Amino acid sequence: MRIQSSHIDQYNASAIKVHENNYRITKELLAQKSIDADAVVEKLRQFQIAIPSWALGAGGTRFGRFSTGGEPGNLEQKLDDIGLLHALTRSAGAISLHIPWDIPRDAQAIKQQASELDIVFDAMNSNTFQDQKDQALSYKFGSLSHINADVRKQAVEHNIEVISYGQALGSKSITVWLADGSSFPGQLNFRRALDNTLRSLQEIYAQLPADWQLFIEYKPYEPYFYSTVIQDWGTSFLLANELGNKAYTLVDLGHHLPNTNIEQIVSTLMYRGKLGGFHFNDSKYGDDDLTVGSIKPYQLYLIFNELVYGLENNTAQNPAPAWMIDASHNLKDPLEDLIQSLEAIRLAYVQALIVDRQGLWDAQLNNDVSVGQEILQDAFRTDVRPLLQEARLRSGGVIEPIKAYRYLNIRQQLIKERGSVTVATGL
Ligand SMILES: [Mn+2]
Repeated sequence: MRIQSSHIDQYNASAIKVHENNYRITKELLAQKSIDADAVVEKLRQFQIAIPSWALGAGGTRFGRFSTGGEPGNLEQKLDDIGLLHALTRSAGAISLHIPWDIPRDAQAIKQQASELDIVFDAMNSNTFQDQKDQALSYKFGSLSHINADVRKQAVEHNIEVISYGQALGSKSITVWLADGSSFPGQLNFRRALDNTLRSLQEIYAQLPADWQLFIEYKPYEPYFYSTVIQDWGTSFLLANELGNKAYTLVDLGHHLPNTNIEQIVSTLMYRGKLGGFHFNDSKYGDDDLTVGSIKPYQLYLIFNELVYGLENNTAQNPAPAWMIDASHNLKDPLEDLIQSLEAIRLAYVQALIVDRQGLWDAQLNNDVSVGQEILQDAFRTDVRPLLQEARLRSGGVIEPIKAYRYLNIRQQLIKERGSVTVATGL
């Protein structure tokens, strides 16, 4: 199914009056704080977030998987789904592919389809965390860190192959996430595993095209429960520094131990120009992959506060980070869940844009703790939703995406087209 502009106009006609009034009030409110609402809206219109190809079906847990029906069964249908999201929200103009789940059989045709949907190819993702059919050597005991050089070679070659798939599509980056680690003390020699990982990454990096970036993702535990080879931002940062100026750290919100100060990690990485990308999700206990902003919206806002500050004071020339949602959908319709995540990310971004930076700096100069907190919370407590609606409207999207999604019966249409028992590839 494709959304026509007449569908969008039809829905917006029913919501425009209320929206115009809300936007006018918000604009006046911000003007009192010397903030130009229209300028914020224009910045927001430029802000695009990539959707990973694996987030469009029901993810499931190790206990069960409950399909929503109408799930995309191949790469073309996944692109179509992101096309739907982008048509409604005008903020999901990029896809992040996973190899081998989404090997493009005909790169030209896939590129053509993406361009019709106004979608570009964000970071490619390699997979050495599971064994594929016909794979010669197993990753059960690691991949880039493996004790056996042949396994490492196989994993290195896979990553190089992923880069070449990405080149054919116009992607400019690869994200490496390793499941490598151990579940029991004594299983692994830490130093040996890290050294093997660095050497393997160096072999991949040597094949990285000049205009590409390599992102190193970290995670403290899972699937192994005693140690992970790239366990934290410090280890990722160390590896990125060893590799060179095309290598960066990637922060996944769910890949931290409870109560980690993620905003401070963001600040430190940007201070050194090494923040390459961001994976958004939310969690209560671990790597829960819940809807962005559903559990800890204030933390998300504080992270964006550092991102915006870092980009406005970019002394280390940190490149624009790659933004991606990395979530799993077990209960909700994946497309509705992604719409909610897009909304939460963009809300946090706008709230960070309207922070009184000079006031905050003055409060910090005077060690005025109360005023510092007041300034941060004032932006967080400002209802900026009308700005998001206005940005969508100006970009040709819908004022209220979830309501429009239901109004247009999109899931029912997809079930009609694809059936109710489809399973998205790779899940
Ligand atoms: Mn991730």
